[in-house]
Amino acid sequence: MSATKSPGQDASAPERETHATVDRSSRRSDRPSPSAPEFWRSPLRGPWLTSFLGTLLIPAVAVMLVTGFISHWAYYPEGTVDGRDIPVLFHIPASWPTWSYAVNQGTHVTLGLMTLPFVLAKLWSVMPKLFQRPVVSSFANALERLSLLALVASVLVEFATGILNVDDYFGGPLDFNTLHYYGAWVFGTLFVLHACVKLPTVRRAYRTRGALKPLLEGLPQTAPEPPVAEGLAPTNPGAPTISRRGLLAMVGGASLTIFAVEAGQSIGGPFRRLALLAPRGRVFGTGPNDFPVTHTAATAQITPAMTGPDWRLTAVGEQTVSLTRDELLAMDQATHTITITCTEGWSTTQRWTGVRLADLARLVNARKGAMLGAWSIESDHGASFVESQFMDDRALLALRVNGTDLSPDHGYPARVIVPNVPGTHNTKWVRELRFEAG
Ligand SMILES: Nc1nc2c(c(=O)[nH]1)N[C@H]1C(S)=C(S)[C@@H](COP(=O)(O)O)O[C@H]1N2
Ligand SMILES: [Mo]
Repeated sequence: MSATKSPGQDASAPERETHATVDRSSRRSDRPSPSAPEFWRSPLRGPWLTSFLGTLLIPAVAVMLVTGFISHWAYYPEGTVDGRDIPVLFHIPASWPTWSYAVNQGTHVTLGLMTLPFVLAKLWSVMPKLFQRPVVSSFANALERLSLLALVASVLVEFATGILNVDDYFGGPLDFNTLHYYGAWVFGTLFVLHACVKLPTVRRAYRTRGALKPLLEGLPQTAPEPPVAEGLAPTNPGAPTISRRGLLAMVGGASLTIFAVEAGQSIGGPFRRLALLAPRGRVFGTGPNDFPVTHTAATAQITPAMTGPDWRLTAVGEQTVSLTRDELLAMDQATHTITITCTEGWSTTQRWTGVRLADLARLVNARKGAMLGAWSIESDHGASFVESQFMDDRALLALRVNGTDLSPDHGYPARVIVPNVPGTHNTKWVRELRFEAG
């Protein structure tokens, strides 16, 4: 590499440059490449740290899988997605306390975000493996490395899709539910497999080092683990700049910080103000309608003409009826405090008043075992409910909230409110309710 000579340099300068270049390049060739074990010098890396981080991830992943599947079943209680059958073991009954789905979803999203620093730390702890040469050493080794590649890829897909969904990114050709659901099967299966395969390594690490003993060591006592062939411990350790417990405290601190600036969106009330990181629920209404709006009437292209005196609710069962808003208001009204929980994590609890969906089902003579499809004026927006959901006493076609008419942003003239369903099913600006065979 030749240095550009700037004007005014004296004659000896190029020589000095040459020396400098030689020095630099010799230093460069001295430095091992990432595929050499000596490249990785952190004295903290080793079987104990990786085992400990992995152990912490087990309960977090277990809770995320369970809450994730419960959420998916709540989304598709009828057990079909685009004509395909999915196994639904359980869906949260509408009759359970109204915050049940909120607890499930708040846990899923909050714990997921809180787990990210631990996943990153775990990946950091095994980073040398990514550069290992030869890339594969045997058929068995090839299988193991491929499964690890899929494990890492799937965990990254789960976190990336989850976070993008919290940020309300999806809506294009990629479907969040499909990606996140099948990603969870791949990740969950490989995670369980990985935990089983690594169990002996983890046990050895805890037996030789003590499961918790390294946590008692401050910086002066922090020593590298003895290196073994193809192990994680460095062959050429540098001096520690942080203890293992310091590293874990840093990761845990990052996790708690995420909790502090995120959980408020799920817990609600005064805590919502603390939810600085929560991207949703930043648009509010006024007066009794002062609670979060994600999709406003304007973004949904709902015009006053669509929701004016010409608006009718069409309800279809064995009979079809068409009702004005005044006719709906003249029916028996029910008032219930019900939580809406967006799958993105945030929730809001309000007092809704309207016609029971069960009364509308009876009015149109809905068949036994029918499903309800609710359709919005907004094109393409709809949701379906199974009988136990729409026949629940608290399942409403809401016309009013907190003692006043729904605002345009909250779904005027009428919106569906059913307890313990994903928020997106609470269809706003309803035009049609179809009680049809499932
Ligand atoms: N027609 C229609 N209904 C809708 C939506 C929508 O975009 N259009 N958003 C849904 C979503 S994702 C949620 S979480 C709830 C509450 O959203 P909001 O805050 O926009 O009212 O309403 C649901 N009902
Ligand atoms: Mo939502």
